Amino acid sequence: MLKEKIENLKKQFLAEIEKIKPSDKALFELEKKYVGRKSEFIAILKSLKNLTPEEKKKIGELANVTKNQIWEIIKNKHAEISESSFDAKKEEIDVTIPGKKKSVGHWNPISLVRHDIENIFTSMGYEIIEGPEVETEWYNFDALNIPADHPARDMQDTFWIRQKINNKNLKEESLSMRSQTSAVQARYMEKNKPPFRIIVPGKCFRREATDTTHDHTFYQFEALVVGEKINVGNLKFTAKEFFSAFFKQDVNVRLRPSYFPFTEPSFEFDISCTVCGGSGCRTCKGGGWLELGGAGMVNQNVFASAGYLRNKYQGFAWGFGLERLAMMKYKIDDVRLFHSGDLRFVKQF
Ligand code: FA5
Repeated sequence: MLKEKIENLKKQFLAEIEKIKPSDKALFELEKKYVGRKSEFIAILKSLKNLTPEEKKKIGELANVTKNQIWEIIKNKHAEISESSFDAKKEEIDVTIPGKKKSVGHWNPISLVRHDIENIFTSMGYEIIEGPEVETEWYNFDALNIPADHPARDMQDTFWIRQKINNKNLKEESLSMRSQTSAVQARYMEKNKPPFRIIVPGKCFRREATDTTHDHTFYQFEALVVGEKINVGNLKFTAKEFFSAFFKQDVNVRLRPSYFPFTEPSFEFDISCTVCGGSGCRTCKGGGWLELGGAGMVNQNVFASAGYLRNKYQGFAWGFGLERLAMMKYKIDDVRLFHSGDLRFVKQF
């Protein structure tokens, strides 16, 4: 009886599939009806367990063969439908339709300038080094020959950080947002022996009353070159080469005596005005020179903090403001614009 039922089901299936319209939906319905989970066919297969072992073998085989045949026919029909439904006209692509414009992000002027600086220095054989933005008091001040009672600390008031110890007790730790990239000097020297030349670009923070040339967050890039015979001439030459490449014009460099606890001698660093070439204009307030940052020969106390023997090495260092360079390159008149998040400003680059 089951044998006949299976054969009838097959006949019925063949008759129905002959008649169906070439649509996937109708075929899925048929598939569900004959071999789906709740189909009559599957019910037959489940009922095989009530038969004698001999019958089970015979009917089981017939049931399986028939079920596979049905599957095969359904599969072929699916292929037939998808082939016949391909309509070359519908698939045609009109290549003349204008594309949809995707808005692509772009670099902030600070990143553009940083990229330029890194390219120039790597081409001169320098390594690019980074340091932490949250720094210990030791690296930001003490190792740079600025002990706690030194007046130079007041010139760089920064943000101190309270650190949670053991997740319970709030304890004042001597951590701060670094106020200068010079903090990386001793960090790097502790782990590396001269000769070396590095630049350290990165963010710095100071507790400033902000104005057009001072922000609480800004970028500096430090240069540090140490060897046995490094001198001020090397500092001046390297700076002249760098600024001429950066501004794509011949730039002159001027060093004026200054004071930083971590350099001896120390200089304020000027370059000839990139707008008037040094003859005097509004940008340089008539003087022909633009002030860029601090520089000097590394103080032997800093070498000692990093574990070097005193007077074994000489080195030069400088710290320039990145925004300052970007302002000069792109004629920007307020440093606070860089971090303002104002799209009208950043979209111009
Ligand atoms: C320093 O920070 C020294 N560490 C520089 C140095 C390095 C001297 C190595 C000797 C050897 P100063 O505080 O002058 O120096 O800062 C250097 C430059 O950083 C400034 O000329 C300016 O371009 C930039 N700068 C400093 N403070 C700010 C600020 N609040 N906003 C924007 N730029 C700043």
